Amino acid sequence: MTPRSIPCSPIEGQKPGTSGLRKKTRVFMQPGYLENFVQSVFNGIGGARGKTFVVGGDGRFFNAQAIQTILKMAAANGVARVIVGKGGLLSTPAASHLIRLNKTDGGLILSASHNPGGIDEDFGIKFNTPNGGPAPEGVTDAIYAETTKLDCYQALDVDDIVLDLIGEVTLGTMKVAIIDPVVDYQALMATLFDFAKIRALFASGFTMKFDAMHAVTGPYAQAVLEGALGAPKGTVINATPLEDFGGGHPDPNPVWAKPLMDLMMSDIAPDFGAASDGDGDRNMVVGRGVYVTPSDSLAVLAANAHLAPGYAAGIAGVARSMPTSGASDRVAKHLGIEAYETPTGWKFFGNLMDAGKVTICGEESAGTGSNHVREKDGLWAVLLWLNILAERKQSVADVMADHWKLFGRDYYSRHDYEAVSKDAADEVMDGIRARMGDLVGQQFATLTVAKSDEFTYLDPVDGSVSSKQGLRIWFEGGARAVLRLSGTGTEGATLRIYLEQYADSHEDHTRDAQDALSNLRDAVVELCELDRIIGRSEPDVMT
Ligand code: VG1
Ligand code: CO
Repeated sequence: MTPRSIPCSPIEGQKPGTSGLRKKTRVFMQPGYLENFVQSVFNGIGGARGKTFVVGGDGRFFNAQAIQTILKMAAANGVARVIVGKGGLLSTPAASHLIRLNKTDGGLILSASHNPGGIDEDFGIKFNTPNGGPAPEGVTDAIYAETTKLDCYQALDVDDIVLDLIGEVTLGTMKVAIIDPVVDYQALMATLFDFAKIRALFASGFTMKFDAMHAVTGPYAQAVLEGALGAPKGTVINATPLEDFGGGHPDPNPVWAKPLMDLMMSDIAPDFGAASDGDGDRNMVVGRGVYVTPSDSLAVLAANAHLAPGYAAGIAGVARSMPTSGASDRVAKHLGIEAYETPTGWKFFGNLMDAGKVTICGEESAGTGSNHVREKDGLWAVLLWLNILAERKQSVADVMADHWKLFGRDYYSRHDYEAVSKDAADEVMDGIRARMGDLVGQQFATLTVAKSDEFTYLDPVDGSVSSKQGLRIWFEGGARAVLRLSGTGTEGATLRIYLEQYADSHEDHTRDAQDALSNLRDAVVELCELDRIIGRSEPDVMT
């Protein structure tokens, strides 16, 4: 059981993206690949000796095997204690909570989130810091620097441990605590929401379907919704986490959660529908006959959070990622609190929450969360919605109609062009950059450019600067388009085009979103020369 130092060569291309390192599973399974990254994390944070970490993942293919490797490496690196979810399972928000609750030195979370799982699909790993949040750029830069110069890693030559039994075991001198993944998280939720009121709502006949998409939230949603809150059995569907998510795409949006969407738009729709992603940090919310965009959901949650006990004193501020619609800004203004705009990726919210500047954060990509943890939290958003519905005694459709009547509506959609060649994607972006200065006043389709820039973020807490965070084009009449390249994909490039058009409180709020955005879409397709550069103008996915 003596720790071994195993010689290795540095590995190229392990630069963490929007949310950690994501690659094809087979890439991660290459000998030494995962090891190179994990040892680089330990080195990059100044060594692991005597420290405590949380380790867990979303249960996808290779999850359990990767955890065994990490545990043996942690033991050999002198880690004192590791907290692991039973079976290797931890949702991302639950891992964030455990990191904070146990005052640990951080955690390793294994997930490729909303990307499919399996030997030919995707895998991922990220390091979260002691505040529970994804490592900020300074830390990921230090980790990345290690990956490019590593010449050996430490591992203990021992048998795998059994991850399926709750209790404490030792690996060399390291303690491994195997815990129930749900208990602490559920206790936290009970402090934030009025469980008695939500229980009464279900008891009164309120109906719901929660689609766990065969991913990690199944056990969490069953324990909380069907257990603590008394929702009927069967409220949670696709509740068993599977290594390949049942062959699906565990991405809670109208495209990948289509069966739930179809149900919600039918005449047998329950009162409320929701879904979560692979690692449980995203959410989709849909009422009978009405889909709530994530940008609108953030605004509604911010406007109504005070109805839940955990936020009864009001919220300090709201933050949204730049491509997210401006709906939450108007709520912040109405409440007299600060609104922040950050680059895409949850890691940028951490400083704002730690400094007490914001309570609620969100992204257009179906992520909402609060300062209860430092990750977005799918089930949390669903519970806050339930708490609000229980207090307002209204349908989702009526809540939305009231909200738009007061604040106006941001018609919003994201169009993704997937598996575009890296060169073509760069050509689209560079083409706009090159013309940036001349765009103002030019007409594309029926719209004229009013303003354009490339988003640079100055972190108001630590003063760090993040540049090239998305191209922004505003048109006369108030429409906005944002273009950026995905930082979570594993194949070619994904070009994301975010479209937004505000309709004020007196305008029509009942239009179809794609219809309301069609002029903007035509203008952007023409401006970007999509047909010429990537050979098509139809996106693969519209959310
Ligand atoms: C996407 C989303 C972003 C989100 C990130 C991680 O990034 O756009 O809003 O934070 O995924 O989500 P990108 O770079 O592909 O656009 V997930 O649920 O990891 O953790
Ligand atoms: Co996720």
